[in-house]
This record gives sequence, C-alpha cells and structure tokens, in this order.
Amino acid sequence: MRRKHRVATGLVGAALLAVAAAPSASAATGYDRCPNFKMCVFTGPNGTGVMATFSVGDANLGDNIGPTGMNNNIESTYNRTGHDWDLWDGAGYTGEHWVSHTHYDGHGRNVYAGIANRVSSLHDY
Ligand SMILES: [Ca+2]
Ligand SMILES: [Ca+2]
Repeated sequence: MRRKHRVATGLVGAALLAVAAAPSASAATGYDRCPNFKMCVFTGPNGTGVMATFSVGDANLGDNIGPTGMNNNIESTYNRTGHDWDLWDGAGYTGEHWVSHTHYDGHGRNVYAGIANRVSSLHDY
C-alpha cells in the first residue's frame, strides 16, 4: 500500500515536469528562438543546433566567462541587437573576421564559409 502511494506521487511529479517544459520546447525552432535585442549564434547552419545568446561581446569563447561550448563551433547567427558585430577567428578579436550585420528583414544568416566553425571571439560595437 505504501509503495503504491510512492509510485503515484512520482508520476504526478513527472507530469508536472512535462507540462512545465512544454512551452519552451515547442514554442520556436531555428532562428525563431532568438530573443529580440540579442546576438544569437548557432552551432548548425540556418539557425539549427545549439543556440547561445549574447548582449555584449565576448573576447574569448573558449573560457568560462559567458556562454560556453561555442568556441570554433558557430555556423550561423541571428543579430537582433540593432548594431553590427564582428566575428573573429582568434580570441581577443584577432585573425580573420566576418561582420554580422543587423538583419532588419527578420532573418539570420549562415556565417561566411571560411569562418564557419572557427569563430573564437565576438566583438560588439
Ligand atoms: Ca567567453
Ligand atoms: Ca578560432
């Protein structure tokens, strides 16, 4: 009897978790996940894969300051900040770079092919 009660409680807990997780899981996909006023970067092309968002630049995507897991791992961006950003191959805004323009037309862009999966710093200006 006691054991049965425990199982029922566990099921209720799982159901609540599922309900709480549903809105974020189903609300948006691809570039549509990017909140307004943010610089969003994606590990896959066309806004796919893991997304990280930035309000200000990040001089080193490989450290633990700011979002992690994006160093040499960015294939597309959606810039909703209202100003342009530079994406650099090297940490500390060095090496080859690519400009992510603000996209007023409401679309993200794949990064320039030569810098895909190479970006190590983001300059916000
Ligand atoms: Ca960082
Ligand atoms: Ca790099």
